[in-house]
Order: sequence, then C-alpha cells, then structure tokens
Amino acid sequence: MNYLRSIGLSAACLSLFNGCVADVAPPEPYGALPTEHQLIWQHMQYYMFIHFGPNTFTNVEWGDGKEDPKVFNPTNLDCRQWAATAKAAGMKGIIITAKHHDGFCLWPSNFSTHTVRESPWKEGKGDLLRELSDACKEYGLKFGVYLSPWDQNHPAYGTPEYNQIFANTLNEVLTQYGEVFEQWFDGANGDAHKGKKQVYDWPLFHETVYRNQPQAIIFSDIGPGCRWMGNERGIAGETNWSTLNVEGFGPGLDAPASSVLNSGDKEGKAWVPAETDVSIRPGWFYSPSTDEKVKTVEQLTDIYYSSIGRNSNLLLNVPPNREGRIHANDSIRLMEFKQVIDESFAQDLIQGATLTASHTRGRGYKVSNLLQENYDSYWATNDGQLTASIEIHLPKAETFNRFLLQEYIPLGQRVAKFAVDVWNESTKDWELLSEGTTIGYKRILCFPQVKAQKIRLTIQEALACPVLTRIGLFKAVEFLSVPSMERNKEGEVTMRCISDDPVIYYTLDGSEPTASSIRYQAPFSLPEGGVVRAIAMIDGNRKQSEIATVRYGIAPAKWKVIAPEDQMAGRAIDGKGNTVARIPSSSPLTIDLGESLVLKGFVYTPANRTDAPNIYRYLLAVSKDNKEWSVVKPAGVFPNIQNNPIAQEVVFDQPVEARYMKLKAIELTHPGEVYTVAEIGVYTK
Ligand code: FUL
Repeated sequence: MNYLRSIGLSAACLSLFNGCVADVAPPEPYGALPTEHQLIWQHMQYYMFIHFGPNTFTNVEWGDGKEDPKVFNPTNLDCRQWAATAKAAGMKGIIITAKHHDGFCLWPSNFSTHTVRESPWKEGKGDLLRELSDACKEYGLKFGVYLSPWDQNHPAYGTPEYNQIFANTLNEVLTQYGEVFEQWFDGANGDAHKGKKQVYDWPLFHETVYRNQPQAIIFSDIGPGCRWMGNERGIAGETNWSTLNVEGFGPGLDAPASSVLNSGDKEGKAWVPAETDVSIRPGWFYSPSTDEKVKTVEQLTDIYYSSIGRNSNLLLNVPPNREGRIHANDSIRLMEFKQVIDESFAQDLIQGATLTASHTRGRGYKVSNLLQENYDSYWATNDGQLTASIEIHLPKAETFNRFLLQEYIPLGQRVAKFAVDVWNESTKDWELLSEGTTIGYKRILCFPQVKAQKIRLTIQEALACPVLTRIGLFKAVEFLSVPSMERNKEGEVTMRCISDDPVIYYTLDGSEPTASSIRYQAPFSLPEGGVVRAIAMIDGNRKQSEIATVRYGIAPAKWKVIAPEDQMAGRAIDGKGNTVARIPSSSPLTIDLGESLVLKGFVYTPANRTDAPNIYRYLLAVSKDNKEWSVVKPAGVFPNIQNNPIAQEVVFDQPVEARYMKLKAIELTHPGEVYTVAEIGVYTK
C-alpha cells in the first residue's frame, strides 16, 4: 500500500511543473497554453527597441526610400554603449530596426542596393547587425530583429518576386548573427489604400523564421508568438487576455480592431500574449527637436504599470542620435526610472503574513506557496471550484499602494474577475479597496496609500479553478505630478496639479524653472505663444515634480473657420485638444487668421484614437486675400499618424506671409465621409 502510494506521489510530482509534494493531481491545463519559448519570453518582461537608420538623420518618421544612402553617417557609433545602457536599465534584450519602411538595410544585404554598404559609414564596410549582436552577447542580452515587409525602396515591391526577396533578407538576418529571440514584423503600410499593393506570403516568412530560429517569438498584430497591444501609448487593456482568436485575421490591414488587440479574447483559441511597444520620445526615430521631450520618470512609471502591470511585456524604444549613441537625456531617464521601480518593489510587505484560503486543492498547493518567489510553486483550488478568497493577516498594520498578483500561466489564463478588500478596524467590516478582471502573468493594482493589517482577495470569476503563484504588497514611490497646462482660445494659460496642492513655478524664456522663477498664482496671457516650462513643489520646496515643457504657437483668438460653414468646425481652433471637429471629407478646412502673419510652420493635432479617420496625406495652401492661393505643401504626409496619433509639427522650407490657410485632406487613415481635427495651430516664431 505504502509502496503504491509512493509511486502515485512521484508520478504526480513528475507530471507537474510544481516540483513539490502533491498528494492530489495538479489542475488540468485550461484552454490555449504558452509554448516553452513563449514562457521564457514572458519572463523577460522588459527589453529595448532601437529605431535607427536614415530617418535618424533626416528628421522624419517614415522615409520614402528615395533618400540618398549618404545621409546615413553616424560619426561615433557605439553599439556597446547601447548594450551597456540597456543592461544598466534592467532590460533583458534589444530589438533593432534592421530594415524600416524606407527599405534601408543596416547590414550589407545581398538582396538590396540600399544598405550600409552604399553609405559613407565605415566607408561602406560596416555591418550594424554584427556590431549590435556582438555587443548583446558581451552584455548578456538577447538580440532581436525588426524587419518591415512594407518597403518603399525595393524595385520588386508590389510584384510576386518581392516575397522571395523578403524571405531571402530574412534568411540573412536570421543566419549570420547568432540567436534571435524575437522577430518583429511591422504591420504598418502607408501604401495600403493608395500606392503599390503587395500580398505578403506569411507562411513563407514564418517558415523562414522557424527553420533558422525555432525558438524565436514572432511578433505581429496577431502573433503567432506575441501580439501588438493596439496602441503606441504604452497602455495595455486593464482586461488583458493572453489568448486571441486569430482565425480569419491577418497582420496589418486584416488585423482585428485595436480594441480587441488591447484586451485579447476571453477563451481565445490561440496563446498570443501582448507586447507593449512605446517610445521614450514622441517619435520612434531620434530628432534633435525631441531632446527636451524625453518622457518623464513619472510617465515611464505609469507605462510600467499599464504594461508590465497589466499582463504585457514592455518593449521601450530608445533611439540613438546622429553620432550613433544614446543621448544622455534618455539614458539618465532610464536609470532614474529603474531606480524608482527597484525602490518600489524592494520590500514585499506580505513577508511574514499568515495566509488563509477559503479553498485549497490539497498538499502541494497550499496557500503559503503564494509567498514564495519560486514561480513554479503555486496555490490552486479543486477542479470546478471557480471562486475562492484568501485572507492575508500581516504581523502589523502596513501602509501600501500596490497589490501584485501572478497566475501560473503554464496551466493557462483563468481568472476573469477579482476584488481586494481591507479590514476596517473601526467599523469592523471589510471595505472594497480595488477590483480587477484578468491577472495573467502579472497584474499590479495601483491605488492611493492605505494602512491595514488584514487584506482579502476574492476571486469572483474564473474559467477553471484558479491557479495563482504569487501575491505581493508594496509601498511604491509616489510622484508629485507635473503641472498640466491648458491655453484657451484667447491665449490665457491655466496651470493645474492633480496631487497635493503644491506651489507651481514657471519660466517663459526656455530656462529651467526653480523656486526663484515666477510663482503661478492666476491664469496669465500668452497670445503670441512661446515656451512655458513649469515645476511643482511642496514641503517647503523639498519635494519637486519633474518639469513640464509646452511650446505654444500664436493663440487662435482672432481666427474663424470660413469653410466648412458648420459651427462644429470651430472645434478645430478652440484651443482645446480634446474637442474634435468632424469635417466632411470633400471639404477643405479654410481658416481666416484675422490678420496677416508670417508663418514658419503649422501643427495638426489629430483625434487621439487609432481608429479615428485622421488625415494621412494632405495639401496645405495659404493666401493673403482668400482669392489667390499658393500651395506650401502640395503632397504632405503625416507619417505613422494612424498608430501614433500625436500632434504633427510641420516646419516650412521658408516662412510665408498669409492671412488665410487651407488644409485639404487627400487621404485618411480610415477612408470615410468625414475626417477629424482636434486642433490646428501655426508657428510664427
Ligand atoms: C509602426 C511603424 O510605422 C513605426 O514607424 C514604428 O516602427 C513602430 C514601432 O511601428 O507601425
């Protein structure tokens, strides 16, 4: 009997990842499951994206493939500096844009004549993929490759031959540089509606990847390895299933709606976890104009919680500059960000707590497993037991603002709804602290600081018996929010700070604000525009926020929309970026500036949604009298506006004098009867 029992036990142990003494069989896996490689990838959590190429040197986000390769000439390129920065930032790998939409190859490809070989860098003898893959090996980082199927340079693009050529280039990057952990296929295609059409041979591309790099995770809108999470702002869905229904969908134009990519599909048939790709700067490529616009530590920390804290990996883009180095502003920010995360999660306040569960599967699945760092030891309930609660009793009352949960995903993603309560000693009752839907690999709930000794997690809905591997409680660093600014149509600037009622100081000459700058007391007038920089301080100026910098053009006080004659069109010039004008596609937007101005450029702020019908191609004309028009931009493009709908600043080749301005939409991101304009501005300085 004993003998049989011991055989039974070891069979249960062997059959499971749980690696512990289990006297009951482990839960059956549920639904779609991660592969071994997807699991390894998920544990990576955080890695670097590098956008580098001709666009680095030309101030554009999307080159058109006609650039002279001579523009690519980094003066002091150092991939070891990139790798050292990524390593010090706590990242686990680097993915490089080996070929972006302009077709320029960062390695001397035999299948293109638009490569580093044709550039002056290292007299055409350089190979950037070699240098970066070597640096990654040296620093113990994984190496990944981005390749854009959309290619505006290759003469074969748009013909059936192109697919094989693309597979050949893929073959080159996958065979010459060692192991590739992720192959990134960009679904963006600015020629999708007009221009050259190419039907991609995805089975051929996938086969090429898996033949050479069987472990590689293939990224695209729909995987199969991991998926785009639907926006470039760093915000994964609060509900985020790692499962997705891919049947009938494809990458790019054929992808599911971005809202679906954002949250995945409950009970989706395939395991395609989310990856959050976002840039540390407003654009993906370096530009000197964004040196002061590197995301703040507070913004990066918010992104951490809305990506890694919501069951997604984080792919953070850090674009090297024209020297070929990561700019100090970016690397300093990365280190500060790491310090905040390290500090926030250094001490798990749950250590020493007593945990009691309403249900437990049996030996080997005990609730105290949740306190262990070991991912492979977990707590579970019996099959069919889909709800449960766990009480956490801390040795003493603690103050915390984060609650961390992890599911044991080798057995599938299960939890669909849960709540966290704290025990109120005065009312002698539970009080709801926070609620959530999915957990997945990692979920971090954020809430204002609370002090409690007893906390309760209730799993209210699960697709199969819950299987959790970790609970954590933390007191994370809280920021004094940067001041937010708003300017109305008349040019009056109002500043606000959401936290703590601080003192705000600002400057108008571009210099860094300090406690001796102008103290904000009431809205002030800035009709001619300029740069406003502001900082918030509390505690006798001991605690400071980061600095907010906003550049304003001339205020639209005297402006009128003269076409179309719809009152709603006025929203395009009301000074508010959150009110959106919807203009009939056939109608240009014509604005009377109320006086003659010398214009140096303009800015189009689109509706901030990836599914909005924003302007992609446009024509811009100006006039002194509303009769004779001269065209300033006959064929303008707002690159990447669909995926990254941020303000589009356009600088004119030379200043023009005008009283009237006409913006005509030539092509929309989503063709239809209307297009959207949140705001139009002009620069005169
Ligand atoms: C987008 C591209 O169009 C951008 O240029 C960038 O590469 C981003 C990561 O993906 O779809």
